[in-house]
Amino acid sequence: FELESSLRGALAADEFELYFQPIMDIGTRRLHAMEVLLRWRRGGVELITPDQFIPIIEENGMIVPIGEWVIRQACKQSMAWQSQGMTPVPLAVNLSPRQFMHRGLVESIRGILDDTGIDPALIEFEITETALMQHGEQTLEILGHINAMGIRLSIDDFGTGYSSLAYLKRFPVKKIKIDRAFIKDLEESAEDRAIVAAIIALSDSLQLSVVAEGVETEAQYALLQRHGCQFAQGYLFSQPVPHATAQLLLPRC
Ligand code: G
Ligand code: G
Ligand code: G
Ligand code: MN
Ligand code: NA
Repeated sequence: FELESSLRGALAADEFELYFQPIMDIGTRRLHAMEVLLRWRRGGVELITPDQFIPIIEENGMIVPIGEWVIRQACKQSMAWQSQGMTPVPLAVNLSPRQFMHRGLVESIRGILDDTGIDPALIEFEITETALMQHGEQTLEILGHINAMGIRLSIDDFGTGYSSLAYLKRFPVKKIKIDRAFIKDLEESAEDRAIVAAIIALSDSLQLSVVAEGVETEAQYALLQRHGCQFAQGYLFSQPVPHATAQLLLPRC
């Protein structure tokens, strides 16, 4: 309750910040994209991670304005980096189910693209597999609109839900993010290696890109490379970092 009441004024008090985590190209070991991760600087001091407040704001509906702020801020950050002479990489923003059920989502995204002038190819949305499965037809329609704007979509936490890649192919999705639960024991578990190899193989045949999440060791990286995984994200490369640190990773034009 205490958290909930201080959350109420947090947006107006400008207490939210974006952090960025690199997504690397496995073949070249270069930066491919960055995932945008929200942080709450409560009272301007204490840094609070999303697992402590996202469930609260999803429940009370504040995810809608806060989520819109995240998308707008990510677009503004990308444009600021570009105007400072940096070569932009796509920024991947998480969207929760509650944001999908809000009818104004598509319009608000359109407004943000217009206001900031960002190239839509520089924004991606991550939607969890479970969220997609919950609201089949309505979600399909909304994703169709977003896709038509030129924004790419990826499936987050893949492998934790009950869908199949064949079913996901109905959605205008370009990228699969393998949940870190399958990466954690990759070296020890022949079963996890088989699952990961199968996801990569089927994604290839469906022409979907694959990101392995939670990559923490060189051994995991080497295994993923051997299995033909294209992209990797995890503490091996970097934790999520604030914008001033993230921009040091961007190449200059
Ligand atoms: O780094 P980490 O603790 O930052 O993120 C935890 C989870 O919080 C992520 O898996 C993600 O699903 C969720 N999350 C982080 N930032 C956002 C955001 O801006 N919007 C939404 N909807 N979820 C987010
Ligand atoms: O949206 P998603 O649930 O994928 O959010 C990514 C979450 O995973 C964030 O909380 C981020 O801090 C966390 N994370 C990113 N890389 C690693 C990693 O290598 N190991 C672990 N344990 N967590 C990670
Ligand atoms: O560039 P060099 O090969 O010296 O890289 C040293 C380490 O830094 C390697 O382990 C590599 O994984 C990591 N690394 C290389 N390029 C990048 C990058 O652009 N961003 C981040 N975060 N890590 C990188
Ligand atoms: Mn994510
Ligand atoms: Na994930």
